[in-house]
Amino acid sequence: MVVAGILSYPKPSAALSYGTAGFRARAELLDSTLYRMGLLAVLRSRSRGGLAVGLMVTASHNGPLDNGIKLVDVEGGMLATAWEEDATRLANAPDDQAEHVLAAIAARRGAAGGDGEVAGGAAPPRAAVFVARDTRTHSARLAAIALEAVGVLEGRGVDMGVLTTPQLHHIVRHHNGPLAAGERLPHPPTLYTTSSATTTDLSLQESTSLAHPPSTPHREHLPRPPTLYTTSSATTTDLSLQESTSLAHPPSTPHREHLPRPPTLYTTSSATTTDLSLQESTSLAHPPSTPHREHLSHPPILCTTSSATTTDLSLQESTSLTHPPSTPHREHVGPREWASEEGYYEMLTRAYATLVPPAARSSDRGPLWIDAACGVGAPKLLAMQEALLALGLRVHVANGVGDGELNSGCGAEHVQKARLPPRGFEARLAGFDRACSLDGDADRLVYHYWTESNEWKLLDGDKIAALFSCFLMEQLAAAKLDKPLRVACVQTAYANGAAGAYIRGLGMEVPMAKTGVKFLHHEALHFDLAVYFEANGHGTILFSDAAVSALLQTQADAEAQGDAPRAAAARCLLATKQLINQAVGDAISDFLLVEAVLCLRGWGVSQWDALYSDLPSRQTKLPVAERAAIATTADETRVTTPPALQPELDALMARFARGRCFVRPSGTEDVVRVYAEAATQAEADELALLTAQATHKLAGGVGEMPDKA
Ligand code: G16
Repeated sequence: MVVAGILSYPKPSAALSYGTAGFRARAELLDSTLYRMGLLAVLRSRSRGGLAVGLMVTASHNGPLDNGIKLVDVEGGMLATAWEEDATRLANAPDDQAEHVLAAIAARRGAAGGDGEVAGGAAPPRAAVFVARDTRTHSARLAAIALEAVGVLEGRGVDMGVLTTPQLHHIVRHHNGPLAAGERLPHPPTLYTTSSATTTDLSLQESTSLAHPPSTPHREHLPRPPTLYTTSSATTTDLSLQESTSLAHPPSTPHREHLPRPPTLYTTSSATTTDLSLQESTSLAHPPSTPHREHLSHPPILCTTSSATTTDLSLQESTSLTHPPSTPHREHVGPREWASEEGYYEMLTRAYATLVPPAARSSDRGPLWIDAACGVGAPKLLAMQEALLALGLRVHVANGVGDGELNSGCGAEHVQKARLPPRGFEARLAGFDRACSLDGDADRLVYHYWTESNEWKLLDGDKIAALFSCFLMEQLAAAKLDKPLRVACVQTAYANGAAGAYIRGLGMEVPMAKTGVKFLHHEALHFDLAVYFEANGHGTILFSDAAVSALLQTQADAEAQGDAPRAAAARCLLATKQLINQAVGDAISDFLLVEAVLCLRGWGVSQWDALYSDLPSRQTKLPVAERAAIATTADETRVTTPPALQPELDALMARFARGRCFVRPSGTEDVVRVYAEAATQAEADELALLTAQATHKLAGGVGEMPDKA
């Protein structure tokens, strides 16, 4: 079966690599990669005891003819680096060797099937792969190929339908729950028997059962069907069963355990799916008329552990938490009910409601104009629109699906790289004082606005990082934690020099990372609390377990002492943690935090912009014969190959006041990227042009020598 599948999707001659953010190529080249990555995703899930992994079909900021794959690891973050090499090797293996490569990976990673073969028998544990896609015309077909491959290895393929990339990360993170981070857990962490109940749903396990893992975690001890599980105080259902009542055409036997094996392919009118409960169509076709409004003013969901009552991951109402959890990371993922698209909206709107209480909501605040890049962000924003309105946040969604070409003349990549307003916002629009742009899969965000004097201004990822940084530092000062946290803002070589200087001035460390959010995320994990942002608008804020525990303790202490401002600051930071995506950069959660901070400060966008003045800069890209011919230092600020190039760039920089330039091969497009900054815009443009020309000359530029920046 595996061989037949591999042969039915022959590999193209082009080399493919797991680059800055997964695979990217012309869509017609990707059938074999989708199939093989479906297989690999099964191995990854098996290697982590059957925890779910995600496979997102998207090419994010690329044009509409491209597509790609982003793999989501079990913690909800990006695929572990070690597996990227396996992914590249498998994607490029000749057709007649791919099964052998797959088997070698399975053996090395402890992910073989039941009889030791890749596809052998009922492999314990059964893999789970959640497959989602963006709105590109070819994405549904490619997603079906990945699901087919998952089924061939007897994994549980779940068609999540159309989602933003960060939504898929969120769902994987919350589905797997704290167990994904629990390296102390026995592997494979399949099925445990607790004193009170038998359960397969690992994310529902309580700390007591984890502290005392059963000696015989055998699957065959389970009663069937194990659909409803009980924890000490609540009855919960399996994720895959949660939404079945809302289905237009629910499967006749919706219970996962009743499905025939090998699993799970159902055909709907428009797509091949597995677990219908996770389809997005109901929420898209019928966005909730009053989505979650009734919950918004309520206290957050209460989760119980065996030893203490705690709030959900926001922990914002943690007055009841007198005993912070001793193993706090378990508490920080949030309830499993949030492991769905609806749960995502609920988590965000609740966090926003806590962060911006009614008294802080101003009725005369104008609406936010949102450019959705003609991509998946548009329907998802529309699904939230009414709930946001109930919270005093008016949004107007423009450049939706079908309104024009994806990422073309609109979207975060266009706006930030070309330094131009998006289609529809070329002039000041009556009633809109601020706007933002998402990219094609809604993981990037930049803001922009027209000044009173009709000047268009961009607030890129650096400006967002600066806003978040000053907000965090202000709240931390008010919270007066017993022990200071180590706080940082991670940037890349693209960060504007003025941004780094401003953030350092706040008292934060500013470490540098290589381009690619996976590298920034990794660096951010070294700190208690870390903002990370790329200038292109890709980023988030990470709160460590230590930070959340300290904030919980502070809130409890301050409330006991009647210190309302201190308690409020701790609560505010905990709500921030709930609002800002802990798995990956997320344009929707990022814009909600921007709006919350502006609202709390009573600021307009121009006051935010005035935090510091950007050093003028210019970015361009250059086609070369072989982009791999250019190598750089780890921080990408200097070229190491070809050796003659860096001395030339050094000489160019020396000619300009505050001049800085660098080039690096893109990991998502077949180009070399060029960056320059200098004291004036004209000089930055000139330096960018000279840099591109030097690169063209010394690194195999293709076509005409560039003649303008
Ligand atoms: C991806 C990565 C980003 C990166 C960008 C450009 O963004 O997730 O971290 O900055 O590509 O990378 P490169 O300069 O190597 O082409 P996205 O939004 O396309 O997924």
